[in-house]
Order: sequence, then structure tokens, then C-alpha cells
Amino acid sequence: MTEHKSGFVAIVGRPNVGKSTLLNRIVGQKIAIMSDKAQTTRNKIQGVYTTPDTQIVFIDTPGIHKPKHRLGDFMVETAYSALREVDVILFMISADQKRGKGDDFIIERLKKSDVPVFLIVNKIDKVHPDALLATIQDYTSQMEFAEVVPISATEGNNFETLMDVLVEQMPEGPQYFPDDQITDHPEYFIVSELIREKVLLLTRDEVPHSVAVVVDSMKRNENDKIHVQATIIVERDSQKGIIIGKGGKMLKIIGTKARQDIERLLGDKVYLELWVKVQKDWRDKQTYLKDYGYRE
Ligand code: GDP
Ligand code: K
Ligand code: MG
Repeated sequence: MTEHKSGFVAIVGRPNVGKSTLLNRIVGQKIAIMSDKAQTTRNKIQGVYTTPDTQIVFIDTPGIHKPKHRLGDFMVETAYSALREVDVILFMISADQKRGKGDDFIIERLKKSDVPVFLIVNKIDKVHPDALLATIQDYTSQMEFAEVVPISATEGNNFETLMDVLVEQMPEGPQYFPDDQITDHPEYFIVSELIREKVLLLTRDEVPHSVAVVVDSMKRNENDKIHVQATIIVERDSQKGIIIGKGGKMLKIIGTKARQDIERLLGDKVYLELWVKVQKDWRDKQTYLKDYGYRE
């Protein structure tokens, strides 16, 4: 009889290399938020992969980057504290991008880590095999990797291989989470991320990433729908105006799109009530971070 294996895996890499896409493929459901905008994923999200003899807990870290303000510091801190707790680190790069300062910044930190690092070269569907080889050579000349796995997170190329080598690296250990649990965050968090994603998508560059969404309550109402009340928090009145839109038009679109996603997630009819609130300079107020869900 083989022993049960379990362990923790951190996915690090520059924004937009495909970390959330891979995580979603692994857990098979939309949890981490995908977007073309950088740093959409702020929180430490755990997706859990469970088979009868293995459980792997994934941590999708926020983009590791040089901090610009205190929220940035906090994000970097969270990312690095996560790295010390794991059994394997997946360093993801995009095959169609040259190694840049952001990658070097991460490599310098990974070199100091005792944890085995896998180089995951994503988006191989976008490049010629020769270019892929050159990229791999460039990275492997920078540091030693326990494994190098080229993949396409969207197409699924080499996905099974990646899972096989990951499972191989997992130490003996118990099943931490029940079979059906794919994230340790309450539904509140996922719902707030879905709403935040819609705000960012629909307002494009007019509303900055500092926008936060807090789910105030979720309960079943008399019409047998899940009644969700949530507040969108921005820093300026002008941003509030953009989110609400002329005659409330924009907020209505945000609400409709978010509701459809939440219904898909919960498998239930949803009544979504959205509020918009201005909270000046909240990014620099460390004490507020906890309230907005940035602490574990
Ligand atoms: P993250 O910031 O690292 O979490 O990146 P995301 O998972 O949000 O992906 C950023 C963008 O790259 C999205 O538009 C994805 O659809 C796209 N993407 C991710 N993986 C692949 C891939 O393997 N091939 C291609 N062509 N696009 C990808
Ligand atoms: K992203
Ligand atoms: Mg992401």
C-alpha cells in the first residue's frame, strides 16, 4: 500500500504570465481571477487539488514586484512569507517574453530559497520551439531548477506531465481538506473578487487597482434567491462617478455581469445589491487592510 502524500505549492511569476489560468485548470473552477490587467490577483488564494492518494494545496501569490506604496509592500511581504511554507515553488514565465528586471528580481530571491524550484515556461502555444529552447537556456544559466516544464495553461499542453512531477515531489502527508473543498476562502471572498474583476474590466483604465470590494452579507431571501449585498470602495469621488455612470448605467452593467458569474459559481439564483463608497487614501492606511480582506 502506498502512503498518502500532501504538500503546498506556491506559484510565482510576473503579472500576466498565466498563474491564475494554470490554477484554474488545476482546480477546474473559476477561483483565481484572470485578467489582462496586471496584478488582479491580490490575495493569497489556495486552490486544492485532491485525488485518492494525493492532495496539493496551491498558493497563487500576487505578482512579485518592487513596491510603489505600502499596499505594494504588503503584497510582496505576503508573497515571500508564502514561499517559506511550501514544498515546491513554481516559477512561471511566459515563453513569448524576454527575461526582464521583474524576473531577475524574483530569481535573486529564489536563489536564496531552500525549496525546490520548477521553471514553468507557459504560453508555448505562442512561440516557435527554437525560441522556447533559447528561453530555457537563458533561464537555466541564471539558476538551478529542480525541473523545467514547458506548458500551455490555456491549451493544456504538458499539463499531465506537470501534475506528475508535482505529485512526485510531494512528501508523505495527510489529506488536509475534505474532497470537495477547492479553496479555504469563504465564498464571500470569491464573490468580492468576481465583482472587483467586473469593475476593472468594464471601467478599463479609468478606475485604478486600488478599488476594493467588500461583501457585507449573503443570505437566502423569501424568493429563494441568494441576496448578496456588497460595497465597492474607491478613493475619489470622480471614481465613484465613473463606477455609477450616467443614471446608474455602469453600476447596472457591473451588477448584471457580476451576478451572472456569482450564479454560475454558487449554482443558485442571486439578487445582487451594490453600493459605492469613497474612502480617501485607504491604500496607505495599514489598519484598514485587515477590514478589506488583505490579511490571512
Ligand atoms: P497571472 O497574472 O499570472 O495570473 O496571469 P493570468 O492567468 O491572469 O493570464 C494573463 C493572460 O494570459 C490571460 O489573458 C490569459 O488568457 C493568458 N494566458 C495564460 N496562459 C496562456 C497560454 O498558455 N497561452 C496563451 N496564448 N495565453 C495564455
Ligand atoms: K492577471
Ligand atoms: Mg493572477
